[in-house]
Amino acid sequence: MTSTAQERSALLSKVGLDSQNKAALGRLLASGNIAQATEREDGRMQATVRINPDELCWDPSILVLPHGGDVDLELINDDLNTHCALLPSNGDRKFIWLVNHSRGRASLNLDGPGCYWFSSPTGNDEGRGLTGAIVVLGEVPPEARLDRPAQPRP
Ligand SMILES: [Cu+2]
Repeated sequence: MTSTAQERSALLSKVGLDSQNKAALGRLLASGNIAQATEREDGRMQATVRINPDELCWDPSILVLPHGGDVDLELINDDLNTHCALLPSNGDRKFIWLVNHSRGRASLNLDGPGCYWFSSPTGNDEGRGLTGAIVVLGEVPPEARLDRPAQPRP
C-alpha cells in the first residue's frame, strides 16, 4: 500500500499502469495530466481537452472547474483514429463525434460540486484509457452534505 504521491506514481509506473499497453490494455484515469479551466469575464469557464496521437488518453484527463456553472469545452482529436466524446451536463449528456484531426465544441452546465466522468465510448476506447474526469470544486449544498469531518480549507 502506497502512502505518498511519489510512492503512488512510482508504483503505478512500476506496475505499468501509467501508460497504454504495458501492464494492461489501457492506462489508468488518474495517471494523466491535470488542468484547471479558465474563467471569462461573463463567468463562463472554458478549457481545451485533446486526444494526443497514439496515446488513447484525454489530455488533460482530469479537468478542474473552480466552481459549478457553464463551461465551454474545445475538444481536439489529434489522433489518427476517429473518436467521440460523451460529456456530462445537467439535464442530458452531450455527444460529439471527433473524426481524426478534427476539433469540436461543447457547452456543458455542471452546477453541483463533485466528480463527473467523460469518455469516448466507441470501440472500447473507454476501457483502453479514454476516460476522463471533470471535477467541480465548491461547497456541497447543505441538504447534500454527508456528516463528514471538517475539510481543510485553503
Ligand atoms: Cu475513441
